Amino acid sequence: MSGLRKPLMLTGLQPSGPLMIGNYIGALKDWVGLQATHESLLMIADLHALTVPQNPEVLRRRSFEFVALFAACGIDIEKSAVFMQSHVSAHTQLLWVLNCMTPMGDLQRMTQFKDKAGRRAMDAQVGLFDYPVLMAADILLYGADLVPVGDDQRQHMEFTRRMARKFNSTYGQVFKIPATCTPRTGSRLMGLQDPATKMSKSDPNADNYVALLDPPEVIRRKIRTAVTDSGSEVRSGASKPGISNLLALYAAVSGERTESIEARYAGKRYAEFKNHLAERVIDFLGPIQKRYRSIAGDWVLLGEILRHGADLARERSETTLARIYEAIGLVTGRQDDRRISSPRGSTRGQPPDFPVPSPARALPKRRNAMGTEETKELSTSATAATNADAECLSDCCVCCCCDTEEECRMEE
Ligand code: AQP
Repeated sequence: MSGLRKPLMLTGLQPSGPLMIGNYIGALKDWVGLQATHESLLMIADLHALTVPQNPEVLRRRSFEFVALFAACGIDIEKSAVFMQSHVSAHTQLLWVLNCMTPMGDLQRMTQFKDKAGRRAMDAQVGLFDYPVLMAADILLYGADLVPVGDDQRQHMEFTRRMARKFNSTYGQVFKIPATCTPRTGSRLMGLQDPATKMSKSDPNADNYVALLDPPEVIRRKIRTAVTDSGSEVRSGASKPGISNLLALYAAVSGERTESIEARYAGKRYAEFKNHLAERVIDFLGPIQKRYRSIAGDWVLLGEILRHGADLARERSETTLARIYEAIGLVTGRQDDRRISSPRGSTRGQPPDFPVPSPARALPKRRNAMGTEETKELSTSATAATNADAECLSDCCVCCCCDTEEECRMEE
């Protein structure tokens, strides 16, 4: 070990549908490679998944399925922390702080919101509208050096950077400005039935994607029925979105270059190409599915992975959250923690500048409107009086409790 801290990567996947081959090629494969050079925080974004309706049982089962599939795809749980977003409360705590700084107009302009809400923006859930703010909170909490996201998340990353700069310029340097990392071009797979739209795990039509756990016969059927284009040549091109997409899938699972695949299938029929592609995909997913089966039933292991990941994520995120709370003027300290942080600038042994009731202190007298003396209550809300009293004993002429300089001196 060099002793040097590796750069930190933070990334996530929503359990909004079964993990599918597009997620592997566009995300998981890169994460596996990045483990060698980065400390990795891999989040299962279950709170983000709630932005569209979820069946509770399915969501819970799928969340565990994701953990097992991450491991089966090569995520090394010794090197990477895998955690559930909902297990780390700092995410939603920072979400609120950022919400209070986010103009509605910024969120209204987000392409993903417009796409998902469609024409019924006013009927869309607030969570969907607020999705980018939670994403910004996820990222900024960890000061990640690298945040691999798909190109459809580019706008959300820009928003995150803008929020970080805005916060820093208002409250001081707290956030690191994150860099984006988008997958290499060509790694975006499109729907099998609709090559004009991205292959998505939450697609209601399961024939549009190949799930990582699809059995061989299902994979064969999905690829056999995938939409192709007019003509018969197995060639990539703008006028052939269906075949181009299948060629991209072939290239991804075989590691071959598209040109050499095209050359091999020159003069051959679509059906033959599709049959071979299906077998390639089955061979590619076979080892992942085998590893998955050996891990999936081990609830102790899966629970342990999540516990370990959440501990690491909490440790890091709570430190950042405390700095954020302090910067914006909140009194920091957990409810179960007797220590309350002292305010900025105060040093050990000196009183903090938030109200502290002091029963031992003599209550000052003050004159009321009738000219008679009354005892001034030192309530916890009388912060100003507490601070002014302290000044009264030093060099002021007339403090807030006394009407004349002489009276003030007598108090002293
Ligand atoms: N079709 C795809 N091709 C390549 N990469 C893809 N990714 C998603 N679809 C493709 C990558 O997988 C990660 C998923 O991130 P996410 O779970 O936050 O959701 P997403 O980007 O919106 O992906 P999905 O699968 O389409 O989810 P739903 O259906 O819930 O919206 C990202 O890194 C993405 O690039």
